[in-house]
Amino acid sequence: MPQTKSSRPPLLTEALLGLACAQAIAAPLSVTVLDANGSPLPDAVVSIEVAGGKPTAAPGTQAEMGQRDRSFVPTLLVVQTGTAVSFPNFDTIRHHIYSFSSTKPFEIKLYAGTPAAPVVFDKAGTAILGCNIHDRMTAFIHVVNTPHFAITNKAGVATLEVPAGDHTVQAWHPQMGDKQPPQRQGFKAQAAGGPRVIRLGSASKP
Ligand SMILES: [Cu+2]
Repeated sequence: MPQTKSSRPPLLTEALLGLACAQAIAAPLSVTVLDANGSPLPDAVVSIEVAGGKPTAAPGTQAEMGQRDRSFVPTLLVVQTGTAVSFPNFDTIRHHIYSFSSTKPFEIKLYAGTPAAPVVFDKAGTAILGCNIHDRMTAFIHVVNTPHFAITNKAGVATLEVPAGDHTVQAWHPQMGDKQPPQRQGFKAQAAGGPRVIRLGSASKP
């Protein structure tokens, strides 16, 4: 799996902010993530920290990372900091899952069904998951300090709704692994004003 770093090209992210609305409420934001060659990048996580937003999820926020047919489902899960993630095993065989990532080291030893206690992801970052029994099983849990996030589609586009204001957009891709933080850039989401382009990526240019 794409856990390696160094030689990977940096991501370039470009956000097109359009569809201005008349009132200072939610503005649809379309973000296109491009790789270093300018090609659209599917399966990238785009998250937006809005001005004055709460970084931590409301108590009781839950998500699920299942195991089915000896695979994690989904292979990429995005959650807000503070989310409790459960790990139900839908297979008839047992799994033994773990993460060594500093964002959330944990282990759930050989089990069937749903483990009693979910794992709370209390720090932003990325956890790479594995299974001790099935080497090929791997997945990512990407944790962000905002409820505003989306994964890019085949065209490399993610669509989010955010209120007008000064925000920070972040982009991360599984190729960046669990050591590299998302690329970030501030931008102003305006209630009106037409299309707008935001470009990220200078931080890690070779
Ligand atoms: Cu397994």
